[in-house]
Order: sequence, then C-alpha cells, then structure tokens
Amino acid sequence: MKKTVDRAAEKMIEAAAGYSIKTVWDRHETMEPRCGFGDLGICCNICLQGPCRIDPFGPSEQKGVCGANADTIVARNFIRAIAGGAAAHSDHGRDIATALLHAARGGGGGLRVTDTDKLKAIAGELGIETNGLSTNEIAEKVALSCLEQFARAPISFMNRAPEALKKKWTKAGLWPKGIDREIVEVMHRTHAGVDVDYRNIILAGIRAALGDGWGGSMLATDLSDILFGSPSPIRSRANLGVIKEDAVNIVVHGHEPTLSEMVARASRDGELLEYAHQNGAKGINVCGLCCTAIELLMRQGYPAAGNFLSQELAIITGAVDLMCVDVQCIMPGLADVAGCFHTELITTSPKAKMPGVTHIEFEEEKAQHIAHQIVRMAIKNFPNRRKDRINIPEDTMDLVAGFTAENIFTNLGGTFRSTYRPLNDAIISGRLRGVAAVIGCNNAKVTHDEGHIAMTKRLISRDVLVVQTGCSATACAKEGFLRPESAFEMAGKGLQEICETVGIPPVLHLGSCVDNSRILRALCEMVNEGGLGDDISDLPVAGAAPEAMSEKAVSIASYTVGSGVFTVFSPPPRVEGSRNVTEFLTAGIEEVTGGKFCFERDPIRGADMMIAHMDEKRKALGLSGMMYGKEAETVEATSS
Ligand code: MSK
Repeated sequence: MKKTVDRAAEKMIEAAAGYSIKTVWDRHETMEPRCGFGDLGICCNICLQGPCRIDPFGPSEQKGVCGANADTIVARNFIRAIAGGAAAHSDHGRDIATALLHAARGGGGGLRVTDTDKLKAIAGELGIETNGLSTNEIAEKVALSCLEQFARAPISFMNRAPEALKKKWTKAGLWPKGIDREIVEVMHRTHAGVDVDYRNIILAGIRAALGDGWGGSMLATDLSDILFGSPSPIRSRANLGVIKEDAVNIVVHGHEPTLSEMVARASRDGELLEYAHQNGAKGINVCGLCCTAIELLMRQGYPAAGNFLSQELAIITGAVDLMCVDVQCIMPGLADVAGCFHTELITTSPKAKMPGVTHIEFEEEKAQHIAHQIVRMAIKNFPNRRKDRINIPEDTMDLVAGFTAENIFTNLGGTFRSTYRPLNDAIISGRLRGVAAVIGCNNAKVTHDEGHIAMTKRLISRDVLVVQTGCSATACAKEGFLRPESAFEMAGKGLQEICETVGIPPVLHLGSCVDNSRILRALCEMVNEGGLGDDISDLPVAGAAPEAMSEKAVSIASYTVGSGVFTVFSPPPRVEGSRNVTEFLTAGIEEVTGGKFCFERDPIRGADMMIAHMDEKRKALGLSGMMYGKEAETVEATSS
C-alpha cells in the first residue's frame, strides 16, 4: 500500500528511512496481521472472566462466558468508543468554559473576552438577562450556565435543532440528561451484566454522542469564538514547507486553542523577537498540526504544517526547534522521533504527560508567562540545530479558511445579504446538487490523505458544495482545493457558477474537530430558510469520514446520524462482527433519527453513494433535475 499521496510527506518518510527512524507506518507494519476478532468488534474485554471472542464463522448461538452474544459484545464496544470520543470533545469544551470563567473573573494571564457581540448573542440564547451587566459579568453567567450543562439537562443548544428533529429525539428518548451524565451512563450500561439489548445499547450511545455534538463540542466552538474571536475568511498556507530554515520554528499540536493563542501572541513580542535575532534567527515562525493548528489558522491565519500523520514528519525536517503539545491525537512515538533531533518536545496538559519529556503545565493565571517561557526555550534551542539534518520540503499550498455557520450567511448571500436563501435557491434550482461534510482523521491503515482528496474531488465535480473540518480539511488544503481558483479546475459547472458569484472556494474550511458543531448549525439554518423540507433528514446533504482513526470520529459520526444525516464512515468502527448491529446502524436507525451509517471503504464509491442519497432526497422534495444534466451519472447505491 502506498503510504501517502502528499509529496512532502513522502520525502520525509524517505528521509526517516535514511536515518533508520521508525515512524507510524513502520509500527503499523509490525502490527500485521491484525487480530480479526478485534477488528470485527467481537472480542469482549469487559470483565475479568475473559477476554472472550466469538467466532464469526461459528454457530450463531455462540456466547461469551457470561452469556453475552456477538450483538451485545459489538454494541457495547461500539458505544464505549462513542463515550471515549464524547468525553474528549466535551472535556475540551469544559476547559474552554473554565478559561472563559477565569477571564470573566479577571483571573489574569492575558485571557479576555474578544467577541462581545457573540457573547451577547449566546447569552440571549441561554436566557441570560444582560441589561446593565458588564461584559465580564455576562461572560461569567454564560460560562457558569455552560458548565452546569455537563451535569444536567437541558443542553441549551439542542434547541437550535428543527422542531421535527426534536420530536424524533423525544419519541426515541434521545435527549441527553447532561453531557457528562450520558458518558457515565454508557460506562455503567456496558459494565458486565447490565444492558444486553443491542438496540437499547446503541441508542444510549447515540444519546451520549448528541450530548457531545450539540453540547460539549458546540459550546467549545461558541465559547472559543467569544474568547479568541470569531473566524472570518482568511488566507494562509499549508504543508511542511511552511517550516522555515532561517526562523525559530515552534509547532503547536493537539486540540485546545488556549495555550497556542498565547504562544502565537508571545511570538510577536518585540523582546522575544530581538532575542531570536541575537540567536541568529530571522524571526519566530509559529505553525501547527492537527486541530490546534486549525484553531490558529481559522482566527489568525497561522499556517498548518500538516495533519495527524504528518506529526513525526514535521520533526524529521530537522528544523523544528520546539513542539508544544496539549491534548488529543498526539502520538507517543513523537518522543522517540524528537530524541533523534535537537527538537524540544514539551507537554503542557496535566492530562497528557510523556515519560522523559519536559512538562510545563499550563495554568490560566500564568498563561502569558508560560507562553513566553516556551517561546524563549525554542529560541534558545535554535543554535542547536544540526545543519546536516535540515531537510525541509518546499511544498506549500495557498488556502482560504475561516468559514463559520454565521459568516457563510454573508458569503453565500453576497456582501449585503445575510441569509441562507442563495444556498437553498441554488439547490432548489439544480445548480447545486447538495452539501457534503467530509471530515475526520488520517489512519495509517489507508493511504494518507487519499480518501479525503478522492472523495472531495468526486463530490465537487458533481456540483456538491463540500464543507470540511479537522485533518480532512488540511488534506484538501494541501491539495489546493481550498483556493477559490480550484472551482474552475475541478468543480462542476453549477458549483463553479456559485463559487464565481460569491467568491468562495468549492471546499469550505469550517474549523477543527469540535467545529463540526458549526456544520450542525448550518444544517439547521438551511432547514429554517425554507424550501428544503422540515428536518435535517429532508435535506440533500450527507457526511463522511473516509480515513477515520479516533474515538472522537466515532462520536461525531454517531451524533451526525443521530441528527438525521446519511454518513459514510471508513474504516468501519469495529461493528461488522454482528450482522444485527451492522443492519441497525446502516438501515434500522433511519426510522428513529432519519440518518444512517454507510460503511463503504472505497472513497469514490462512498462519494457516489452520498450523491445517490442526495438525488433521492431531491426527488422526495420534488426538486427539478440538475441544471447541467449530471443526475444520470450517479452510480447505483449498493452497500459495501
Ligand atoms: S485532529 S481527531 S486526527 S481529525 Fe482533530 Fe485530526 Fe481526527 Fe485528531
């Protein structure tokens, strides 16, 4: 299997081999052959009588020691993955709410409210009376209200959903009782000897995922905008070539924006710039990896060095003076790779330490001081580079990022129109087929970036507007899809016309993993605008994670399905060991929420199935054919 389609990554993989440095791909190979029981989800590790495994070719009545069959085992494993992902996103949301509370109470460290308009809008949604209150007083009430939602209902932002979806949630008992509470309940239900009914188990998982998407993730997004500013379209660059030979390079990596925002501010400090010059550098270059990169990119235009599978490769350029990590998607293998270079690797979260790696704990009240300390360490390390090991690929690509549910209004409506009407009208007229969200990680089991690129290219060529987040957005950014010009190079004629009129790329970057909540909001706005049905499940839209890796991706896909969206997910989330569970996730659940999973491994076929789904929805809405006669090209939708 080809390791990557990214030329810069390829060069660094070759360099790693030349230095005999093991990377994620080498470790992946040593893991083969994978355990088939684990891959199918039919290995149960929950109690100490096991592990038990069910033979997929054995008698259908085969059971584990306690009597659990394949359906129960697969369903329990699946929702434990949802709980892991929902916990990660939601704890991120809690950290942002805590940072907002800290800023509101004047706790120091340089944190303060930046977007007061959004603060007031969110306060209004939360039912907080703002008359006569100062910005900090409002912020304190908003932060406290959000923090309460971890323990108890209601999860306020679920009210943004269309009435028809809310009725479905009520009927199926899918309203979370609190963000944390549902995660705890998943762990309880899946303990040995509790819930056995696979449908009941899966619905509990969907409820926890909804608490993530409409709760933890959504408040992480909104409160980050309040603290650090709401994004607006901004130009930048992506790929390993953003690392500079003549500057101090600081790579921020992980997910939370709090420390990285402060590091970016510190990198502009006159005194530190002077210190960098004294050490022989021409400046201080901050760039990022994974979603921490995206948080800085969306708000300030700092470049993205790469996505999940690029993290070790960034160090192999030999020019990363310091890599500062927070939480999530940080490979333990980084410590070994950093040990082969001069790179200073710094952990900053009490939740994510590495043996033998320097730990500088982030504390809100000392945020500014800590950021300065980190930048100073990077500068001090600049002269320690080994010149013979510097090997920075030249590859970079221009991009436009910074779209949000709020500013798409303006961008799709033209300068003076703040409405989703032009988007809905373009779909109704057949100029656009629909909207697809292509999101999620990289996974060493599949060729790096290939799935994201192939699927997105197919979709835009068939007049589907694509919105993206996370590592998927970085993959397509590196390929040039986030440039407005790419519309003329690869989009269908109808999408080209929209892009030309509005001045947007055919692929819109909506942010980090928690910012998938921006996509949920945009879907609600499309329903509210009218003409495309009453529910999210009526819209000609679809979602996909073609290179899924993390439990967070499982949670995202589950809240997307729980919100009524047809969602392609690959590789499948270890459910294929149970025919019943697979059937429920890919068909039966549609009757409950209006959405369903599709486990198609081939990205082009996945795209075609999304297109077929959109065409079905268009037909159900009574919409005319595609303006440029593309409907005949969709393939038959067959399951994998
Ligand atoms: S960083 S969760 S690998 S998208 Fe959000 Fe990328 Fe997936 Fe991590």
